[in-house]
Amino acid sequence: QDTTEASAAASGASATDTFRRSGKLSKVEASQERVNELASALVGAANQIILDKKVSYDEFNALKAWLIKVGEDGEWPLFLDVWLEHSVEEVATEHREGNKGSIEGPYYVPEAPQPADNRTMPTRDDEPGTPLLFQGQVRSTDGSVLPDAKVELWQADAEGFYSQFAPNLPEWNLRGTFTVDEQGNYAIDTIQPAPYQIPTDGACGQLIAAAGWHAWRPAHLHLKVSAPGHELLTAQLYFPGDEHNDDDIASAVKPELMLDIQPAEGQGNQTTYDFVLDPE
Ligand code: MBD
Ligand code: FE
Repeated sequence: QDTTEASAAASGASATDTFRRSGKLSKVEASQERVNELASALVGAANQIILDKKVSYDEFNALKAWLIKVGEDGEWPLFLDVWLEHSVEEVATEHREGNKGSIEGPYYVPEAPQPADNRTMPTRDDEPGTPLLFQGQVRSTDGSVLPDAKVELWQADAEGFYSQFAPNLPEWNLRGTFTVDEQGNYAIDTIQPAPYQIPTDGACGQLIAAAGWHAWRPAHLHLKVSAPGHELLTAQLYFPGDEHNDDDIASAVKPELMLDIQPAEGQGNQTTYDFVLDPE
């Protein structure tokens, strides 16, 4: 893959565009009371930081320039999903008895095609990476299987790039929608993703470098698991031994999301992960 053209601004523009087209905004309802409550708390917290930390005019101007650059680079989706979404996800799923899941992040694209064999993730002919058979069952919290469930899987390739957010990849590379069988089982042939480094040449990367942080997320699979009458589960699954499982820049790793990776009978590895959905 020619990654020489991969840039923060290009992937940021794609993420911004994807968010605008997602339909998420049409669901927003905010009363004046709630806007007042949240906006007052946010502005109040920021003012308190300025007073507590004795923020100077130079620092205030650096912040102003940086916020302008976040917008110019299209990195608001990246910034918000990396540093804040995990708390939103925690609030949204704390009532669940089944899987709580993890954050969606900026790189989900809805309606990925279902492969003809309902099993093989779309890859390039020479797709690099360790083959992975990823399988499991989808059930409801009462233990009944969900034969009408759907599993959407999206992931980075073995170099850490997502199709539609990095150049020179087929549109639906490593993105697919799969249905389960009558027993609620799914089986997907894919490859293991690489750890993901968020773009270092944009505003988020500038912040990371200036603060002495690192830009890495551990390797992960992204999923949306849905079934009629059940809450949509958005999840990520992780690989044991990844050096960033304990210091994910996006704070999105949970112990229950760790895969059990075993050698496959043929090539590569296999893993089994069951999903439990909460009724609506
Ligand atoms: C990713 O791949 C991701 O999953 C998140 C949450 C943020 C940035 C890049
Ligand atoms: Fe990701």
